[in-house]
Amino acid sequence: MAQQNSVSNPCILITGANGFVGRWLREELQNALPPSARIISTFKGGGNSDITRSQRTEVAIELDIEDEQAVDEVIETWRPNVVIHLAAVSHVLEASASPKQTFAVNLNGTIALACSVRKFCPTALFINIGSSEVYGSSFIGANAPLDEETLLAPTNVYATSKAAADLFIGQMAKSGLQSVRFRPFNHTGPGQAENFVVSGFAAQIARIEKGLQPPTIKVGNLEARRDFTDVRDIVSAYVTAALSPPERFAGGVILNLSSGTARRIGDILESLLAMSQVKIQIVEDPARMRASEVSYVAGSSAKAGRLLQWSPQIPWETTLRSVLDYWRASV
Ligand code: A2R
Ligand code: GDD
Repeated sequence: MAQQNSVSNPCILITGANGFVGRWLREELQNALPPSARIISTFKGGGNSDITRSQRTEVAIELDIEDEQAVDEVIETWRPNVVIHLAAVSHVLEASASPKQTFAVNLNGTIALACSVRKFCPTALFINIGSSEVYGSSFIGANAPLDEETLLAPTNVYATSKAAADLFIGQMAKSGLQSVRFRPFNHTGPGQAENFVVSGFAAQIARIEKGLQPPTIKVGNLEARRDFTDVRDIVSAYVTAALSPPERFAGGVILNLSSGTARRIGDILESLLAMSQVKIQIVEDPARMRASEVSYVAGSSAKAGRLLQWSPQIPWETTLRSVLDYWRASV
């Protein structure tokens, strides 16, 4: 099995494959890969996987990345030549409620996976999915999109755990791990959970339209500005990296993925409301407010443009409409 894997005949292992991004990534990989390639989609289990189809090129495996021995077993068995590491506690408020659990998954899980890759398939490309949240308070006072040289200054548990994992992979890159550290800014699209802002607004509008919820929409901080990209554009960068010659990333590379535009959350809500005919009242929900958060976030992805010829392609209005339509079909 191990000898068959090569850059032209790749075996790509994904963690967190049943999450929001993982589902889009698998579809994009299925379209991009040659028939001889293999995707090893790993997911935490619990009986809720949608990875039920046994695709020609896809194998689905339960894997808890907190279990070091299980990680070793999977990596030793498959010896992938690319690992795309998505698995994480991904929600900022959930992470704050469980700091130890968040570090167990986001940091220790990343350490276990990277050490296993170094042990069993040391030439593999490790694609780490981090977060723009790592820049944290570096956004304060910024008046232009920030690049990858920006100081890491996380301001919450999620961001700190992602920064620690990002730094760990950076340190391993110095000792030979071939790696790309992506730092995606906010992304959304059909299928995202409702505890993220765009999905949360769209799901409520869809329920109100069907009379399943009173005509009142609950919101958090509408003054925050965030940099959004469609998830389909984000996964296209991951796929391009996965299919690139690993030498392109010699010494380790960091890449922001962003649109460069800071959108006010209140304006996003207005755009979604304008796509609906129903009259809706907006109500602040204290549970959706965050104790402290930076007010402006925007990133420069010029480096991803140079290295991967990547830039976002999907217009923001198209993204918003697709999320709303997804919820109209789901509620
Ligand atoms: O907890 P579950 O069953 O929903 O699974 C989540 C999975 N995950 C794990 N997988 C293996 N071992 C673990 N100990 C473990 N803990 C969590 O990671 C879920 O399927 C996946 C994350 O998916 P989402 O929460 O939908 O996040 P999304 O938006 O796909 O984010 C992908 C990456 C993450 O690294 C974010 O921090 C970054 O993009 O923004
Ligand atoms: N979730 C949510 N719900 N957020 C709201 C709401 C609401 O009703 N109202 C306003 N907001 C604001 C939040 O305060 C925040 O400023 C912004 O909307 C985006 O919140 P989320 O969608 O929850 O995303 P996030 O920015 O905390 O984190 C996401 O993006 C990161 C990359 O920048 C996640 O996908 C992370 O995993 C990812 O790393």
